[in-house]
Amino acid sequence: MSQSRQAPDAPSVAAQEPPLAGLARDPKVFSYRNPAGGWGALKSVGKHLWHSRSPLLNARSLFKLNQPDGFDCPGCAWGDPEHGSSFEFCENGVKAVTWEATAKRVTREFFARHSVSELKTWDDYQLEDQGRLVEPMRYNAETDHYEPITWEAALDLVAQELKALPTPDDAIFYTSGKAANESAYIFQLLARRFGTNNLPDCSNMCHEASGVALTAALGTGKGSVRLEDFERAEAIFVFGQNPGTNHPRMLGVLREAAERGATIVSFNPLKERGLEKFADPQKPMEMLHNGSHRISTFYFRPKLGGDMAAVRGMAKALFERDAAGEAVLDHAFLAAHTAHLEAYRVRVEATEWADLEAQSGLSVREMREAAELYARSRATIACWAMGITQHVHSVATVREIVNLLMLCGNLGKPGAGTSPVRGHSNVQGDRTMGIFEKPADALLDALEAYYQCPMPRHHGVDSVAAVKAMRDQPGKVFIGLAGNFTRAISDSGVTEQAMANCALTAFISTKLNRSHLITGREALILPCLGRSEIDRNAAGQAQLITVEDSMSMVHGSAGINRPADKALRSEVAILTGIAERLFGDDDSVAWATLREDYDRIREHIAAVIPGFDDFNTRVREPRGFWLANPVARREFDTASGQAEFSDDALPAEVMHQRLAAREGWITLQTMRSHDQYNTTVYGYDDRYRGIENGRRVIFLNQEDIARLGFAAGQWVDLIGESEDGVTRRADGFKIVAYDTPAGCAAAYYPETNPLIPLDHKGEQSHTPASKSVAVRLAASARLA
Ligand SMILES: Nc1nc2c(c(=O)[nH]1)N[C@H]1C(S)=C(S)[C@@H](COP(=O)(O)OP(=O)(O)OC[C@H]3O[C@@H](n4cnc5c(=O)[nH]c(N)nc54)[C@H](O)[C@@H]3O)O[C@H]1N2
Ligand SMILES: Nc1nc2c(c(=O)[nH]1)N[C@H]1C(S)=C(S)[C@@H](COP(=O)(O)OP(=O)(O)OC[C@H]3O[C@@H](n4cnc5c(=O)[nH]c(N)nc54)[C@H](O)[C@@H]3O)O[C@H]1N2
Ligand SMILES: [Mo]
Repeated sequence: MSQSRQAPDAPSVAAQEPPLAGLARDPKVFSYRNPAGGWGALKSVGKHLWHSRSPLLNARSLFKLNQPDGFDCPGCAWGDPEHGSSFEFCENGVKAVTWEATAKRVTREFFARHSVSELKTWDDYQLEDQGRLVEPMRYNAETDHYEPITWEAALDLVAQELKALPTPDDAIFYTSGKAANESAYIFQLLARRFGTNNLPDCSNMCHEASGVALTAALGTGKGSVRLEDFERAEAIFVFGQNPGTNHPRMLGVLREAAERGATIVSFNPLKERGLEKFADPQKPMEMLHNGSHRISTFYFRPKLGGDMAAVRGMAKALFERDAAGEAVLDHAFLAAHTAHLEAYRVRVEATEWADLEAQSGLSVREMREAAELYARSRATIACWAMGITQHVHSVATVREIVNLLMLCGNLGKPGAGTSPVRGHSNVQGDRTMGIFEKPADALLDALEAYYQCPMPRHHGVDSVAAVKAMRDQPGKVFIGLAGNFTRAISDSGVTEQAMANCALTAFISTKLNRSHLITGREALILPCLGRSEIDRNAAGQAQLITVEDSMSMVHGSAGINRPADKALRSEVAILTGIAERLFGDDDSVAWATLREDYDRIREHIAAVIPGFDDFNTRVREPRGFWLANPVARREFDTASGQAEFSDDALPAEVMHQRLAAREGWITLQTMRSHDQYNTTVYGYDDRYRGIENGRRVIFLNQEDIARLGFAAGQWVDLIGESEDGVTRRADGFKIVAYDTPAGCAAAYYPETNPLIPLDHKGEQSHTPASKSVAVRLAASARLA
């Protein structure tokens, strides 16, 4: 056992965490009255181009973004139109590109100047803002500095540490959704060839609940709609998502839908600017007149974790109307394509309106109104994101959304279906490539048949289980393909101690982040090419990579910029380099040949992964190809062969109900500001929410501020639950009075991750429940 558990009164594990620099800022609050997008977005683009110190290079990069001959935007996973050119303006896509194509570099001199202990006091913004990593570095515990190491020695060290492990299951292979299909395929092959399914990924912290719920209900874990369905939908419901910041290109689609008269309905405790009003920076006339379009025709504001109850309330209203003889349900669809409707109806009828109101925070009238909007539409899409998937009862909530869609036949017809809007640009593709700790036998069979070697059958660890394993059994090897695992996952204090227990931590990264600073006995930074850069093989030929978006479109991506440094290697080169050292030259996988020509990797993918026949030809078509989704044909690969209703009971109480009785406690959601990409912080502003020059703020309902005995503008420390003996706190947050439902607070992630116990996670999904965290506030020693 490691020393991760502490007595409640011991010094807090998180006390070491708050980055001093971020703490010193004094955030300002202002009132943002303009629509989302618009001039503010253009101004911000200019600022970020300039800050990258290579504005011209970056301006050129932007014109190749999401073009058939360019590279895939490293921002979100929203789809591209299949036809025509699509230079889609997206402020946050610009930030993602310029952040990668910066002229700044993190050199060996930088690491000589700054010890790791010193860098640990820097905040996330400062670390990444140093620029691109350029050469492999190894941590020297004696000097407390990272020092240069050759690629050969670095890869030797990884292989040596892996070979020294007692069992293959002592290795953990983490993937962030930035990784392209080719790297992801090689990574899972490396892990499995090594003998483990320990392939946790960022999906475990993200849309896992969607995958679990959709697979159980419909037989496939992916969304069923394509981009053109948004052109035909009569209603679009957006649950728990902030597209204005996180999927800005989706706003254009919503706005077009609104213009042609579709009903747009949002469910969000916060009034997100992007969902209310949007001015398109690509429509100059509109901007000149400062016009903007209302996006959400209707806006419901449930309490945190209240969506399952809200949707059930809608279903209850529909069943009541059906019982009264109104033609609101699609009985033909229900009879032909669904199973277990009666059990569901019984469950819904047994759920009391009073309980639905108490849990959802919506009134019966509002739930009936939402049901009416839904019933009126003949084709409805339901979109959702983290506001739905990061709760304890997220799987049940997603299933309830699917239940609702089924009631009116909104599956497998134009303009209707499920749309879990994914996060990372290739997170969906990574799963398709086999990045999954619980692989299906079919995948393992296919791998065994193709490579003629055995694959491990027992399941591996997901992200939370990986932390527990490292906490409880020191000496593991952790390899991160992209991402910032240590910072992204919950319970930062516990996680940092778990990572420090490792024999080796090695990260394949483009930018410096906190994961690099929490070192195992050995630690390596392995810097790689980014997506915007040209990836050449030994013969000088540029390689193509591929990605899959949220609508299951697979397409190519080719970098156009010169690599940030000639020492950088591609992800595939680094991974195959490790594999060669582990398995030798005459391995059944010819690793070196794969590195030399990614077409060969795609040949392997075509042979092993269903749906990729003729991959190399099809991916070269301008917009790629669609991985057909059987749900779109009303085919359901479930036990019954039908779309299955679930009849889960409502949770007895969700967090806001539990905390109502605990004096001084409040439910906190941890979310993204407009100036961040997950743990990558581009700046200290959150324009649409009216915050400037700081991230350590807590948004609270005015009445809660008074009830808790504080005042707006006051500094507080946030204290989390400690029933398991771990003290959890994050210090120094400024109170901002905000329009959020009573009992529901909000603050930015990752600064709030120290507050979330590892075990506070989704049932079945094991996703940290980062949208319903119990916290209490204490006056802070930090004075204004
Ligand atoms: N610019 C930018 N783009 C991104 C990212 C980024 O960080 N920056 N991250 C990418 C990734 S990996 C992901 S997963 C996505 C994330 O995209 P989002 O899911 O939009 O991300 P969050 O900021 O976590 O926003 C959660 C939203 O849900 C609402 N919410 C919280 N709890 C509840 C609830 O209980 N019920 C309801 N109805 N709403 C709730 C919040 O008020 C907020 O509007 O974006 C992707 N795109
Ligand atoms: N409290 C709380 N925690 C959360 C969430 C939340 O809403 N609240 N959201 C969760 C979600 S949805 C997600 S997806 C995770 C995100 O978790 P991750 O995906 O692990 O984190 P990122 O912040 O996206 O990773 C950023 C790092 O990726 C590296 N990188 C960037 N581009 C590339 C590339 O092209 N190649 C390589 N090799 N490296 C690259 C850079 O070094 C950068 O520092 O966080 C989760 N954590
Ligand atoms: Mo995500």
